[in-house]
Amino acid sequence: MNKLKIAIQKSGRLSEKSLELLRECGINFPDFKSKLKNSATNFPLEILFLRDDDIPKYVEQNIVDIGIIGENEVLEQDKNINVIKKLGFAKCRLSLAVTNDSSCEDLSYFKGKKIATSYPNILAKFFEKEGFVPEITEISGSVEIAPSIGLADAIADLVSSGGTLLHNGLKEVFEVLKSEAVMVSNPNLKPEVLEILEKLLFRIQAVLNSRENKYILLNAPTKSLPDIIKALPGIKSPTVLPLADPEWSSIHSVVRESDFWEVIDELKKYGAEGILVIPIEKMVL
Ligand code: PRT
Ligand code: ZN
Repeated sequence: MNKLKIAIQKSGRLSEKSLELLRECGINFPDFKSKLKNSATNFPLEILFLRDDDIPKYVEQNIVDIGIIGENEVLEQDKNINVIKKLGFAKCRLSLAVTNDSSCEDLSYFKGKKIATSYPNILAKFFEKEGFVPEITEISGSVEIAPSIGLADAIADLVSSGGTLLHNGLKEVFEVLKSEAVMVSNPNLKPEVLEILEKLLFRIQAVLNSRENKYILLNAPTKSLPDIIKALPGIKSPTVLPLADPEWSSIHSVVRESDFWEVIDELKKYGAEGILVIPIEKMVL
């Protein structure tokens, strides 16, 4: 039987969230902790656990068909693989940072400077567009200590909360790129494997939709219905149900997580009461 082979980071920032996504897609697999390879019990999927840096190569060589990895790694390695889906977790940015006492106003500050990073290719391309490339020294970890030990004048590193920079007396001055976990695929998958991939992507999309949206229920004065319906940017027109008291109606709709608080403010303005917000488990559009 044909199987789709996926590579997932063995341990690190992407591991748990990647496995959680598969589980939310209804895919079961036995306890994997001691293994490097595992098979799902209810879906034609084989899972390989690898270091994230190795995943692009494995996908390019079709040792695995697809993988989950940070976009930053895809761009740095520039292998012949396709990004087929953004997954919305492990969001971060690659940023240039300098010591707190540096007066860095614009990118020309970096002319003739030495920058430590684990992302030399991305950084060189970024500066080529500016018309110059500073000296770039590649280090594989603990980049943030480079300025304090005299290894470099500045760094380019991944930032999420900003805490690491703060603790090391550094300040973020320019963003080089934004990144998040993505699914990558070999560009030449066999039709039988592609068919399984389509099924997986359909499930992933349903999970991602549900994460981005909330189900909302509320009571509204019947006379305010037109305003309230306008304030609800749902997927379709909301469901409106009459209540025992004809002056009131019940409304059900779906609201994007990102619009959520603004929508609630609008609804309250038009007299909505008893607003219930419920997480959605799956959402097939
Ligand atoms: O062992 P393996 O090679 O598999 O793992 P790894 O150590 O290379 O990678 P890992 O697990 O650290 O990161 C995997 C991926 O997570 C990265 O390629 C990014 O796509 C993504 N990601 C998201 C991050 C961060 N956020 C992040 N904050 N990767 C690293 N960091 C580091 C950063 O380098 C810095 O040291 O966290 C520190 C900064 O965090 P804040 O919160 O203090 O700003
Ligand atoms: Zn790595």
